[in-house]
Amino acid sequence: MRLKNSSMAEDAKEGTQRFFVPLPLSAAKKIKGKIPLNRGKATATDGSEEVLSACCGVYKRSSSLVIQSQFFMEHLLGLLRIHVNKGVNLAIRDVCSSDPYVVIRMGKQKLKTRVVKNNINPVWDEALTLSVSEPLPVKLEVYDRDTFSLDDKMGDAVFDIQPFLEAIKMRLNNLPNGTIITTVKPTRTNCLSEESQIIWTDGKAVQKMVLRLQNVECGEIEIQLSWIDIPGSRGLK
Ligand SMILES: [Ca+2]
Ligand SMILES: [Ca+2]
Repeated sequence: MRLKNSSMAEDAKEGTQRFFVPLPLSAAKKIKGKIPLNRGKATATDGSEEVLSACCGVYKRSSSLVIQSQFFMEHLLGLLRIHVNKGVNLAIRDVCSSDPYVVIRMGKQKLKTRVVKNNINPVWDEALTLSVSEPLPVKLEVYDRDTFSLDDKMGDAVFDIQPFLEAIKMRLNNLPNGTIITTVKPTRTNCLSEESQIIWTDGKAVQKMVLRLQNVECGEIEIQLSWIDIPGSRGLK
C-alpha cells in the first residue's frame, strides 16, 4: 500500500509523527530498529503471536515506507486522532505549580504528550493518533513530571468514542461549515464538563470535548477528535 494521495500521506506532509499501529509480534520483531518507534512515545506490549501486540511508526517521511500487516488491516476500523489542546486549572503537585503531561490509553495502546513545565494551564496543542480495531473507551490521565520521584497523579478521565463513530458512519459530506451533527450531554457517568458537539468543520466531522478530571481536586482537559479512514482496511460500516 502506498501513501500517495491518502490522508496518511497528508499527515506525513504535516509532519505528524506520533502514530501508533499494533502489529503481530512477529512483524514487529522484523522491523525493530529499522523504523523510528514513535519517538519513544508508544509502548510495546508483550502479547502472544495471535494478539495484536507491538507498535511502530508505520511510515518514514523520507521514503513513505509502509509496513503492511494483513491481520492488522483486516481488523482496522480507522485512525482516531486526538488533538490534546490544553489543560485548565490543573492541580498543583510541586511547590506552587506542576509540570503536566497527558497519557492516552486505549486497549493496549499508550501515547503521551510532551511535558509543559511549571504551568497548571498548559497548552500542549499536540495530536496523538490511535489505531481503532474496536470502539473501546479511551482513558486520559494527567501527571506531573518529577525528576527525583515518581510522577504525581493529576487526575484522569474516560470518554466514549461511540457517538463520534456513529457520526462518522453517517458519511455526511458537503455540509456548511459549523453544522452541528450531534450533541453529547454531560451526565453523572461521563466525564464531560459541558455539552460536547460533533461539528462539521473544514470538510470533516470533529468532536470537541471538555473533560472534567476525576480523582483529583480540580482540572479540565480540552481535546478534539477527528477520524482518518485508511483505504484497504476493514473500515467503519
Ligand atoms: Ca511533584
Ligand atoms: Ca514536577
